[in-house]
Amino acid sequence: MGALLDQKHEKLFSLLDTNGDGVIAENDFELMAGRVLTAADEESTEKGEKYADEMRNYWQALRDTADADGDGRISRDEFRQALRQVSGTFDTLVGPLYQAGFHLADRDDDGLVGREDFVAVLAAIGVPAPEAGVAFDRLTGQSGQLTKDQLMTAASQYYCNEDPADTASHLLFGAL
Ligand SMILES: [Ca+2]
Ligand SMILES: [Ca+2]
Repeated sequence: MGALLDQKHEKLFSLLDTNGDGVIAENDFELMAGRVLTAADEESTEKGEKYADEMRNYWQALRDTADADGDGRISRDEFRQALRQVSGTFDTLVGPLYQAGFHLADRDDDGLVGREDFVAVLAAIGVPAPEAGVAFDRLTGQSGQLTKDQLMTAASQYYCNEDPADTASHLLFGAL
């Protein structure tokens, strides 16, 4: 397990520990989902419900795979262990959440997400807005619009790619 992957997983842990108490639990997911839905102004819409559902699924999958001692809380160590397994099953475990997040940010449903909407959602999960802007620019290059494929590729690589040259995906959740 390389240092880069550890850094990325550490970043994910920090973001998912939404209330910052040092463990990931169901209340962190509820808190984060609420913030994202508020930021996207999709609190009581079909898209919003889909996202909230996928957040619950993500939490359940994480608890099932990572909560080794069964106390309903995921420690740093448990999280690190679990992510080593997730890399092989990204599409089924974590992919649907990113898809739902993309649709949430795609306000006009044209299959593209603009910079402002991307930054708003990333800021809601705890990424500093300037860093989210940099991530967007790296991912989209000249086009200024993010496609779902671009996001899914970057998200998948975030979990398992150890190639330091792939800076676009490494910065997905802000500076490491
Ligand atoms: Ca927590
Ligand atoms: Ca759009």
